Amino acid sequence: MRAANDSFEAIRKEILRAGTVLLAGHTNPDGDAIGACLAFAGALEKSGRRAGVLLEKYAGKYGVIPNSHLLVSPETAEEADLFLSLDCGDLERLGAAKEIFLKTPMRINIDHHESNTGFGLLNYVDAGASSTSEIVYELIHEILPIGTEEAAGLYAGLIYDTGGFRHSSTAPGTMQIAGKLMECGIPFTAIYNEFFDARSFSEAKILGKAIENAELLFGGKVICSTITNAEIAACGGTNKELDAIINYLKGVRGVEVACFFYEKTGTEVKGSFRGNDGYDVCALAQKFGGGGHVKAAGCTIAAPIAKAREMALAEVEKMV
Ligand SMILES: [Mn+2]
Repeated sequence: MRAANDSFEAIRKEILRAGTVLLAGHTNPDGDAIGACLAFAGALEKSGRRAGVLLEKYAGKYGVIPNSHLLVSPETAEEADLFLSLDCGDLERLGAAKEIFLKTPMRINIDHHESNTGFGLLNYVDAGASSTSEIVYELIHEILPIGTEEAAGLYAGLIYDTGGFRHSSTAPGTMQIAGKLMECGIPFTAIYNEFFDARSFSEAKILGKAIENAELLFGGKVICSTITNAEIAACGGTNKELDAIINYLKGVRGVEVACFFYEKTGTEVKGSFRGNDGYDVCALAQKFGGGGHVKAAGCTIAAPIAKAREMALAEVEKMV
């Protein structure tokens, strides 16, 4: 059981006392981790403090989040008196920033993952918050300046973790904070488009190929598609551009379970599954050594793609 949260008051006191602050989010950072770190660091900089952000190299779409001039590397990071870990569930998820975190005299952990281990000297974890960016807004908006850049970063975190205000984590308070951030004149349309709509041409072509290959099975309850490395190459892309496919398939009306398979290597196939209420695709993935969530899971199957599809569909048939 994690210890109780420290108060905003205690955490704010440490923030205001610090002269140099380092911040970091989790490895393979997402929109919330990047948005929260760069916004918080920007507000610290605007208040006259020195701030540096440690984040792994991130995808191009996150370039829409301002304040990237504050990014530093573990080699160039200066010694700080305060380290803020944001959106990071445990120490290991800090990656290369972990050693620096442990060397810093004051260490604060701010997060919204239920599994957070409470690894800071001060901790604030709210699993009910939509995003770490939402917590950061609540924490700093009365004590640090939030300009357009910082508002854009926090807004990016909010929309990323709520899937554009869709997921059940979206609360009235989330929308109220989004409204406050919007008042700062942020480019909210550009942020949304970058996160949810924009894609490379090859990614669009691959999506088209995957839809063309899709079949309805078992009375329309199951949709299944596969794509081979040769097909991906013919679209001019790579197998890093397949994220949008499974949800697109799952969107077909009447479908209870969606399955998508692609060739990870010549001998390994990656399977992704999505299920409606009442269909445990995590249990399905576990039959092949994978896992995930009840409604979204995946696995790797060591077989040629046609065989892997056949093996997985035999298990799916038992479910429906
Ligand atoms: Mn998050």
